[in-house]
Amino acid sequence: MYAATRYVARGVIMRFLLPTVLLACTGEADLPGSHTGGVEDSGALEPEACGYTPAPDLDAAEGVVEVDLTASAFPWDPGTGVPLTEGVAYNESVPGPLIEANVGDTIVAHFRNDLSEPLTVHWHGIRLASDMDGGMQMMEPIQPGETFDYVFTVPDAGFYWYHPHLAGAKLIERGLHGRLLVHADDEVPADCDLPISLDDLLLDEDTLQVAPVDTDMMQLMGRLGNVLLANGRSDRRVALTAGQTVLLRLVNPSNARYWDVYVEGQSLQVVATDGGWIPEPYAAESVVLGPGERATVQFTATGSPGEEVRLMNKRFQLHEEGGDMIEYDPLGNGENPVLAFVFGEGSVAGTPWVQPSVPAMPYSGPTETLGHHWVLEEDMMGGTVTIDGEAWPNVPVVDVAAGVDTTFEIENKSEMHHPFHIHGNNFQIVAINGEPPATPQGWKDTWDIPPRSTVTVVSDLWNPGDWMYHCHILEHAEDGMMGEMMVE
Ligand SMILES: [Cu+2]
Repeated sequence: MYAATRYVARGVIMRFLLPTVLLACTGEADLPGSHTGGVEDSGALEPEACGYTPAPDLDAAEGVVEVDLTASAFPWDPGTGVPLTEGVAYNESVPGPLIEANVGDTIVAHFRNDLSEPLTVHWHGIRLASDMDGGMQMMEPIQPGETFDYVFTVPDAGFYWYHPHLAGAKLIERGLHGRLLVHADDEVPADCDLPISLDDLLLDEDTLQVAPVDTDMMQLMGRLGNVLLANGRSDRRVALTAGQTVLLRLVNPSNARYWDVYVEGQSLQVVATDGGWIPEPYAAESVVLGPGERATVQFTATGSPGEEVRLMNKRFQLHEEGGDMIEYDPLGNGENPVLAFVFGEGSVAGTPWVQPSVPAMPYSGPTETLGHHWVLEEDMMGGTVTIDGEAWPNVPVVDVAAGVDTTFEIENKSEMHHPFHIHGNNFQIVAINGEPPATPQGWKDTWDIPPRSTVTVVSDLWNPGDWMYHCHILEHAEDGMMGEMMVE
């Protein structure tokens, strides 16, 4: 029976995945479970209602959100019809449960490690106490079969995510990541509020299983996938009605892929970044998200009954112009569909979008206090990545004073982009190569450092603690592009 099921499933894949893999080299790749075919021939999923289902709150009290969170092996299906035998997940769901809270709530997450290796949970972007942050220097890893209660307050409305901070390159790729959504007090719900994890997966073309990291180059450049996933599947379709106000809350849990996304025929407005709602929303043709980054975009759905409009990903060039790594991406130079919106009958007068109010961003440029000037380097020949000439754990610790407006410069001397993530505090980008950024800014915890560029950021260092910082290309973090900052 099992074999027969597999055989049938495999037939579906032969029809839909193989064109993907074969066409990938030409830049005209289509995804498994193609969005372009009709329902009968594509085998695509039925359109889902737009929205999300939060994790059940086990505590009825106001102001406390209590959840169970178990990491275990879980053979999930990325949309190929073939479950990943090495798949892992939180609560047998990819992405893991969406934890929903209001600003100021206390989160209680009863974590259980049912995997065979030690784990921590890092709450990416949350300004919490550093002994709850899941960084490796501040807590003992949770051993297989053991439990730990993460308890922390969420001080900022925004869209966050969580993931392991040990063996992240392997485990996040295989499905171990989830979202944490913190609402502002004055948020007016959109008609369609859709959190989307934009992930990629590198599958072996023959087995459709997670491909091993079998080359030094893949380790050095970061692992780019050949299948694009929206919320863990390559074939999602979401129902829309013309006129609806749509909010897409985007997070990038990919190991190394920078996404550059837009929705066909829709006018996007960026309304939030990593640390929540921004003071000045702005129109954008597409939105770039490096690994670890989030952005929320809003649009009023425009389309006719039966029409499909797709969330598309454009190729982002990870290396500087003229670099010889252009062909490294298995998806090539083309644009690829990620998810399809399917318009139903009729239209509605949508709920008008109201931007939640937030204070203006405080900084107009660098402050007097320079906390540190970091230098990121990558030695292609030697196969190493470093910060300030060293690899974790030998990168010198940065010591800065809490509560002081402090400027940091990150200089990237390498030929490729690096997404720089600092735990525990929020930052405002004030300059890129000495020039003010081109778009209005919001709070960030992860941001791009372009090749041969210097990015200047400022933080009030509101949150004292012992914090990790690192490149969020997970292979780079594990190869040592990571350090520690003491804020005291
Ligand atoms: Cu990097």
